[in-house]
Amino acid sequence: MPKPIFVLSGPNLNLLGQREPEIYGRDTLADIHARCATRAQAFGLTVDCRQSNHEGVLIDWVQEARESACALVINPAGYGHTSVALLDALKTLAIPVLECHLSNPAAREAFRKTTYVSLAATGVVSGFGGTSYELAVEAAAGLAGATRS
Ligand code: CA2
Repeated sequence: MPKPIFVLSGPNLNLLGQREPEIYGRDTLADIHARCATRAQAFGLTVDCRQSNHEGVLIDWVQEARESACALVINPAGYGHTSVALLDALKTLAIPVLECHLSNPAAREAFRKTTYVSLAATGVVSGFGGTSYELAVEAAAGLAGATRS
């Protein structure tokens, strides 16, 4: 049984679909997770999707991914712009790391242009709404060596 792709989401993303739909879209995180599962299934893989508002919890999950995941997709949300600790955890991973964002932070406020997580990412997908997660899962599956079944 192949290991799953971990799909982690950071603070406030549990509120998706309820506020600021003009920036983040109308999909809920549950909708996006379901679409990630379908994408992974096409590669014979599964996803393990989790969300936390807590930096330490996200770091614990990144550490868990060292042994338990074949790849990691992460939308670090606000922590991407602030958390050296999350970057340090991600740098310990030997598996592919795909950073994703619903919006395109580079086209927004200046403080969103620096994303520490990008320093540990194999690649970044931004600006496609919930589809950013799906594209990241697809890239992660390919980088993990899976082929479309
Ligand atoms: O575009 C993204 O995915 C972001 O990671 C979202 C973060 C933001 O700080 C990053 O710069 C870009 C914010 C997530 C906030 O989530 C909300 C969800 C629903 C309503 C309001 C906020």
